[in-house]
Amino acid sequence: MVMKKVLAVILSLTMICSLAACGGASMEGETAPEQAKTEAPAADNAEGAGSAADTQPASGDATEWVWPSKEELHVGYSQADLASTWRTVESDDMQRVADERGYKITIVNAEGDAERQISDVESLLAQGCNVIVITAVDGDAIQPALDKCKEKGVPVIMKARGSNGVPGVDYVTFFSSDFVAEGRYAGEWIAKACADKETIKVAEIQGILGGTDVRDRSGGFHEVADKEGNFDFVVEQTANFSRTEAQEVAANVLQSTNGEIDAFYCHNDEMALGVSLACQSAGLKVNEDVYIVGVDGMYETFEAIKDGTISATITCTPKFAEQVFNGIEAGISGEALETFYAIEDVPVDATNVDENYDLGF
Ligand code: GZL
Repeated sequence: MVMKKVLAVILSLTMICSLAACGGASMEGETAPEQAKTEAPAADNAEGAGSAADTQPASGDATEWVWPSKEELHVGYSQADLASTWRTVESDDMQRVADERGYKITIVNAEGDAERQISDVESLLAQGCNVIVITAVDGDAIQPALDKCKEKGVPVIMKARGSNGVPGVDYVTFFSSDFVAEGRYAGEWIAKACADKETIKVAEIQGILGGTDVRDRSGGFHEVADKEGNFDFVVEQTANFSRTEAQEVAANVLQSTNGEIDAFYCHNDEMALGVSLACQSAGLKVNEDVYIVGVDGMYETFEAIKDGTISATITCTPKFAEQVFNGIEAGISGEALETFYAIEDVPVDATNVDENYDLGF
């Protein structure tokens, strides 16, 4: 008999969100936070939290997760790929925190293959992993892996790239930046920088299609574009989060438009750095002829902002394994977890890059 959770008693969490749109909670600190008797924020309070908090288990029963003891904890981490600095730092951070806290962890890499990720998760279960953390290659394609875990009651925590399933039914919770808010920040930055233009010619360089990060970064950006009404999307094309691919795409775009692009919105900094090289090769002056906005907050991007070859970025730290392990420990101790924990993001440009430098990676 699975009790439907109507009112989750949630942890009193150190709210680090500074985003008005953040909505989700955040989990901080070294030890499991004290319990607090406050009402779980309704899904619509988590405005901007992508779809993570929008799909509460309306009618279906919540899954009865079987949490191990801390002593028996064996985390299985299914990583989407290691094709970017972001992903490598993310995996290293998970290993670091597991080692520091004395937990067993097995990390596998799907190398960007959604089908392979399903067999990766099956392999983790076969190795005895009793809590599964997943960074999904594809928010839909991951579902069979979630079903396998659900059958066994093995708790699943989504991390950094989510699932399109139902929180509380298909997975326990989702730790991530608020990608919709990131897209909004990028749109607002470009709208402000191009306030003198009647029409803003925009090239949107997208990440790996199918990920919830890409869907929501685009969604938040288009929300602002629709509101402003003067964004002309000359190009919307994926470059798969790759710097070299983005440089090629941007070179083609600049050639086909005769350099007539006012702003590039890139779904991550690796691509923004590639676009910047293409713009400079085409003789364009960044922040005069064209603006380039990325997402992630890499140190390399902060340096590019300082030397004027990137206009702005929004931080999206890969280093939040502490919060994920705090969530696992809270689950083990019997606390009801929220469906979404937003990691703090900050827009960075030449006006505040020095004060935010330590948020980089
Ligand atoms: C965001 C993460 C994204 C980064 C990219 O949570 O999934 O994937 O922003 C990375 O740099 O490739």
